[in-house]
Amino acid sequence: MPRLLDKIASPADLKQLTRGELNRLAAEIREELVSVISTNGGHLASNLGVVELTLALHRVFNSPHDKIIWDVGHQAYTHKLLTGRKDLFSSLRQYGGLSGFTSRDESEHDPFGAGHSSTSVSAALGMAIARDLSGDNYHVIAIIGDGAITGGMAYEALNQAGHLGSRLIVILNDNGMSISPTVGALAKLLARIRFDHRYHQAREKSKRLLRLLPLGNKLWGASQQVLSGVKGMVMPTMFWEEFGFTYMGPIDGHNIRELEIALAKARDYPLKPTFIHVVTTKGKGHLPAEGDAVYFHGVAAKHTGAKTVPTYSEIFAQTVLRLVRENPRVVVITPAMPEGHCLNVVQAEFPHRVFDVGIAEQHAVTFAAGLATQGFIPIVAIYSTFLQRAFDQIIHDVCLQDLPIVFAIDRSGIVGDDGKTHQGTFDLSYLSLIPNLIVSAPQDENELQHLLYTAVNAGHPMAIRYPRGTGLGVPLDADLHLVPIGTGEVLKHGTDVAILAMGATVAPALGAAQELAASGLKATVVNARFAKPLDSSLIIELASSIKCLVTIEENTLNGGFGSSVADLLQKSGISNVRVKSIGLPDQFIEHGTQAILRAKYGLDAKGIAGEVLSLFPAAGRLTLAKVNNRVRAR
Ligand SMILES: Cc1ncc(C[n+]2csc(CCOP(=O)(O)OP(=O)(O)O)c2C)c(N)n1
Repeated sequence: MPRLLDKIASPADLKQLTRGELNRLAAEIREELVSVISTNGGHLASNLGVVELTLALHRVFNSPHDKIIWDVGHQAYTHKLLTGRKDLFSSLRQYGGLSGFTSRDESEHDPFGAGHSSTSVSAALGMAIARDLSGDNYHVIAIIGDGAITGGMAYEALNQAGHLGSRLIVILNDNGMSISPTVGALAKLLARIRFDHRYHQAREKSKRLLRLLPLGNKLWGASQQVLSGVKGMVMPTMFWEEFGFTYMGPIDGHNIRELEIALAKARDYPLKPTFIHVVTTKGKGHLPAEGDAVYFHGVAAKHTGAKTVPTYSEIFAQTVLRLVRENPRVVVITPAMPEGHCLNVVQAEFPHRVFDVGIAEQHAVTFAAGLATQGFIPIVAIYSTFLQRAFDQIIHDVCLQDLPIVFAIDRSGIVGDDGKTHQGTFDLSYLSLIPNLIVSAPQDENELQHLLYTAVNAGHPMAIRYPRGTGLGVPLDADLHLVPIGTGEVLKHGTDVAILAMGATVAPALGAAQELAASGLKATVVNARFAKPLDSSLIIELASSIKCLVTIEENTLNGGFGSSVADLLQKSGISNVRVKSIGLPDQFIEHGTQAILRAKYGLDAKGIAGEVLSLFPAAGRLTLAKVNNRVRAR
């Protein structure tokens, strides 16, 4: 039988479908999701959970005239399939293909790009107010998960939305899960609504009432009072009403008819912002994902291959476990990412010293600062891209007071398939400018252990950035030792060029040195290790004997490690040295595998060698001569 999905060119094609056809389409969409995501990787469970909700949204509303805003944007795959991107769907998250998130560049049906959490209500409110100011007449709908609604920005937006009272629809997609089970007082409240037997009774009552009441605007207010009254008696849902929203729910998020009735009522309600509580099952319709929504939240692409070497995150967690065992003052904080940081092992042994604070990076950092004032040593584990959220908290709450906090910054540098919103390519820049902060990066997973130990004992704030993925497979020292702060390490001596490499770029720099040796160039290679404070005496000493310095970092060149080195040389009055900085350009880095992107931006051994060689035209000629000789010899 031909697929119904293949006939859907735009949301308008959905409006003619019968109930039976809609259910068939939902099943076809799930098949497509499972098939593409199991090859390309992506957010499987989150997407399976919103198939019916997406269908209902596109039947009731008129995108792109009406603005549908997905929070985080990781669950918008069905939305992509229905909005003209079906034929490109097999390119999802591939280099040059569709993004794994919503993006204004990709489609007019994505009115707001995302990737980071908890922005949808703010953006939706902005659009609603813009509509009101310009006298337009479209609907604005934000869909936010129970995980994303733990982020502070969501409350800032709800607070203003309730105050302004502009027409706006907020849909809470409540599946009880962030990546791990959602934490927090609100999560407990939602769980109570989902699991209380009275909820099921009330839901049945709501369903009947919703069906009985006509859709007319005038009757809506009265019907709402009835519904709120019923629910207010049995459930703590008045919370949203107190925020100034008209509340509706809980609605079965897998019943398209029920969803459509609720959405149409919200659409036709002219008076206030409305809040629809939709209950969904993460991973719905695919048993493995329903059974383990944590594992299937995000799955890796097939090309990743079998893993034999531990990841940096695993070594991080093992070391943290050791540090927590050894020092009762060490505590660990993660904003909703215990899985990503492999912290489950620490949580299992020390449930009271690991804090999942929800998707709340800003709060995580200031919460850590509070703990530090009382003599605790918090290790705050955050991905590089998400730490951007807490920039002022790092400055104002931590560094200004010189509080001893360890920032464990995972996924720094190029992260790969998640793309522009997730690349960790700014941290060296935004951290190096902050007084009192020590900024470091290990050359391998063994050094990560020692830097963590050093940071816990530093007595000052210290950041350690490390990359996504497996380590180098180096042996791990059994004993941890202090790394002298602000010192680099010369790994290889050469007289023609000194390559100063930061963190994960040390290994390709060593590879490049080998290639350069084949061209007759002798390179010194330094594991720079600290972006702040720099090992200024080592750098100045090298600059006095080697007339060409090359810096390498997987970070933007704007204000990064290279610019700190250039600044040091300039301030030290050293001008007779050639300095070349290799790093990322002044742009957002697209998605693609780490290998593709490192090769593209010249950050692998070959690229580094080529760049260095270009500084030595004579050596370049030498290489060319060698190649020509080889060709002639054949
Ligand atoms: C600021 C920020 N921190 C962390 C993340 C990582 N992250 C992506 S999805 C997600 C969970 C979202 O949960 P929820 O909103 O409930 O959506 P679900 O996947 O359960 O449908 C997290 C923590 C992020 N995208 N943005």
